[in-house]
Amino acid sequence: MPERTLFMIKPDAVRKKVIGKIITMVECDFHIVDMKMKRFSREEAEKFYEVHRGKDFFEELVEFITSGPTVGLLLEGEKAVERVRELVGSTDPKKARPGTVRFLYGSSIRENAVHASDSPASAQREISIFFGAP
Ligand code: 3AN
Repeated sequence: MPERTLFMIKPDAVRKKVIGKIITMVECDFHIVDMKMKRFSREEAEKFYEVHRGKDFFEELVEFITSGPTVGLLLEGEKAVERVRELVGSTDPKKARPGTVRFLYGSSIRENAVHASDSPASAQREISIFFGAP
């Protein structure tokens, strides 16, 4: 059964002007159900990254994600959550597998080009924060 996930191009990749290249990497394997450019407010960013609240990098993460526009894609496909995470690569671009989005376009653990939901439950929550409740 097809599954949905949130794939998000972060402000560093938007600044690098690689939106098109990144979309091309997912477009061939997944159905793009919805797509939007959005700049997070502080309140939305804190809600989006709620699970990281209290961690030492929380504040810099919120500052970074609100530092410029992001592009969100609602992707659909078989095992989309797991397959998009594979395509994204490790959190640290230096450890990411060659050919993954973070290997190609990430700069650091913080500025790692893209986000992808880590479970179907996170996907549902993140899709409603990004696109609004259906
Ligand atoms: P992933 O996005 O690979 O699932 P998470 O969920 O562990 O990674 O972390 C969420 C986001 O928080 C990462 N994408 C990254 O931007 C940021 N992050 C994680 N660890 C650090 C860290 N040590 N320092 C700065 N930012 C971090």
